[in-house]
Amino acid sequence: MPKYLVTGAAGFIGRSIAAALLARGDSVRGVDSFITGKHANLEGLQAMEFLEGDLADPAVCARACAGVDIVFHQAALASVPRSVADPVTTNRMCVDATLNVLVAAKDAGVRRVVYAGSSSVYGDTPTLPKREQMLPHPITPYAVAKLAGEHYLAAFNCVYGLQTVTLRYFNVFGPYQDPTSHYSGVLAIFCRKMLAGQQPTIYGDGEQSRDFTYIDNVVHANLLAASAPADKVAGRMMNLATGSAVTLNQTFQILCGLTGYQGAPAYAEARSGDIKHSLADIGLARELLGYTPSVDFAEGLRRTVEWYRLAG
Ligand code: UD2
Repeated sequence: MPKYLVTGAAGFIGRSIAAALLARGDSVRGVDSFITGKHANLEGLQAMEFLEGDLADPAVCARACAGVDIVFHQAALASVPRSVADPVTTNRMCVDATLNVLVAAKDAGVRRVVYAGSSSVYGDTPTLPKREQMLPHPITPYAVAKLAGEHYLAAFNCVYGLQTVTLRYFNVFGPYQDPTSHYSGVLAIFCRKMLAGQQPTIYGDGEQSRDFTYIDNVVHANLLAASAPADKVAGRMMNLATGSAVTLNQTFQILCGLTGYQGAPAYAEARSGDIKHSLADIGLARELLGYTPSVDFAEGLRRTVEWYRLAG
């Protein structure tokens, strides 16, 4: 029986966690609906038991959780603008799916669920860096849905004793992130376009900033969250980031150097629901997990560009 379940295993973050578990010899089950996950992301993960299905269906969740000890719940419809365009689907794929996973995990006797939270729950409040004790202030359907998931985790810890840990991801990037959708993460889009000599578009004035977090740091923190003592982490939520921010304009300049792109970006109207500045305090993850980011932004971006260059 697999010890670990990764939901969203054909997605960027899920496949990266699954690969790390397999590399250390663990048995893993993955589940994905392929609504946004990609078959190509499963390459190299043949040792993983794979289940195709939608977590909005409780029967899929029950099959996925059977016999599992720890769940990494990464499946979601990850995009702010997509949630603005279609809040009902975001709710189904983030809130309904998370609740179904938690019910199935409880019923199957799963010990711990580690959940992919989002920095978007802090909203557009001016105080930086973002600390966990700040009141959440979601301003988009996506942020509301990710926050609802967090609250469900904490409640399941309280009333059913399921060990739950939320990691609030801050703009994760790296190899395998899908660059092809209008709803993709900005760095994936920019890498692909600029390597192909195409002009990227910056929404707004480009002075918005993000605490971009390289995927290896996220994988590492998930493994720590799975093994940390329950008395430290069960029912808890913490930021997962690098603790430094760059603007999109700065990022564009760095990418010009890495990709060889010459020319200016296009500028377009700011996106609805966009947050101006996002920067994390990572002290709590440091304290509870012993987490420190091992790959900084510059090195992560260099590795990411190389990966997209080779991936074509
Ligand atoms: C939010 C969350 C992030 C994660 C993500 C999931 C915040 C601060 N961050 O990311 O943690 O949950 O949602 O999707 O809420 N942009 C351009 N050109 C493009 C694409 C994007 O300028 O072609 C801009 C966009 O307007 C934004 C920035 O780049 O200002 C980052 O956008 P994103 O979609 O990569 O991620 P974001 O910050 O909405």
